[in-house]
Amino acid sequence: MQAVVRKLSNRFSFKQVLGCRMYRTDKIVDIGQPTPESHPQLLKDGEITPGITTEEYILRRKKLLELLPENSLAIIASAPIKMMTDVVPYTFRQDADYLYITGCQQPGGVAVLGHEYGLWMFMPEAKPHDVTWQGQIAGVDVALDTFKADNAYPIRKLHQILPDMIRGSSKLFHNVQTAIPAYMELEAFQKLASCDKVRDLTVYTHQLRWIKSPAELKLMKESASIACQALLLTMLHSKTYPHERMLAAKVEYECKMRGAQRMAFNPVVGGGPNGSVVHYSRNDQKIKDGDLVLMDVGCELHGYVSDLTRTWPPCGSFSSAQEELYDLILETNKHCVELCKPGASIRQIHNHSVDMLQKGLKEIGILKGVGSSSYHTLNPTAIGHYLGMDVHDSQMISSDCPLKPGVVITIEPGVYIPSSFIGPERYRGIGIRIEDEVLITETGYEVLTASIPKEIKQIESLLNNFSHGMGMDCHSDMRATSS
Ligand SMILES: [Mn+2]
Repeated sequence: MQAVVRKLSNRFSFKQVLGCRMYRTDKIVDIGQPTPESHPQLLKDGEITPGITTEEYILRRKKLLELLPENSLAIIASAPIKMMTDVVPYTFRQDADYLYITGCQQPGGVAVLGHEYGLWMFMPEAKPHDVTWQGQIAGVDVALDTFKADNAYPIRKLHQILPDMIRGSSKLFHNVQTAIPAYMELEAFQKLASCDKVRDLTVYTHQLRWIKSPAELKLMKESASIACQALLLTMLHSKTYPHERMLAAKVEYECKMRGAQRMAFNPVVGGGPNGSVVHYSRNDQKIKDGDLVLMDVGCELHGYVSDLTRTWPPCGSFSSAQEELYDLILETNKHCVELCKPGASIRQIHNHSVDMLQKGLKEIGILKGVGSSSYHTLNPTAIGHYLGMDVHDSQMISSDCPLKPGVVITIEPGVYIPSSFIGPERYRGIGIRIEDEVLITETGYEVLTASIPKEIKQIESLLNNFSHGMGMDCHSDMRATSS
């Protein structure tokens, strides 16, 4: 098929035949990742990755060089391929720092930045066998033409070229997460390492990534919107299919149908007491009638992730014990969101949440006193974290750091009462978390996940009215046969 098309296009221009430029596919070069030419549905002209322009990538490198001390060199290797079995790789995910700096989405490369060099990229070389089996990859030409590297070499030249670059520098910074022997075993690297002159580059990259640009915020909002829509549909679906794995499958399907490349993490779908396991991911249980389900989900859109949690009763109504706890978590969530503004810190907001939850749990009769050590058992989590290209983004930035406009954080109060909890029986085995994404703005905050309801009345109304409107009889039959 492909050969026939090529032959035809040599004889007639498709433009002439079809009168439409988009059919002229013969001249589009495959560089191993989407480009405005190959994927006009994903990228606009001038973008290296969807939503992020060449200028923005160049500006990121400029800012990184401004942060790098004089006469130092930064080395960032791409993420490695991880294997699931001896021949089956896990889906590849690029290292966020490497992607942030280069825009390159493939494994096998090393990027080097220095004040006198700009960006030099060492690129993998495509062997005919690899191209046959895995398709095209980006090489030296693509590094220069698309990623706008100042210089590029095949990776096999790294051991000849990099040592001189290192020898000319007094300090090295590298991406510790993706460090590889190819450069770490170089004598020049070892020499600087032995004098304690090698440091983790993330102290600088995380500073840059912490504050999102308008283009990044657009992607963050889209990613959040996709996750909200997907979770809302899953919520509605849960009444008919109250099974953890089905809800996990549903949310993933809905995210990917809306353009997400993958989930940001394995969805947490905890029915009943499984909701009390903070990072529960077995998702293999049926949800009992009357139990809550806690779903913590997020997806990734062109490198930017979302992260939100809702807890609801698939049967359509909260019990009084569930409602008491839910109200406390919801009030804490709303109060903490209100505290989000420039100058506040995650630590301060966390401390407020602990005060509120301890007081509330004491009033309900679950905790004996404020400051009780059992509090930590019932809520071992922090109120939130930074969010961006990684789920726990910019980890080098302390939670004491005053928030600034352009930073995105999560607010996720919760309570996790194990079935074995010694306390009032009616609360045992209840796990609740309500997580929103909050963008810090000049004047305060914007909730990026506001489109998915969290009020009890809204949730109950949605679940009950939806089921009446959908002709549930046939679905009920399916549920009966699968149970
Ligand atoms: Mn989170």
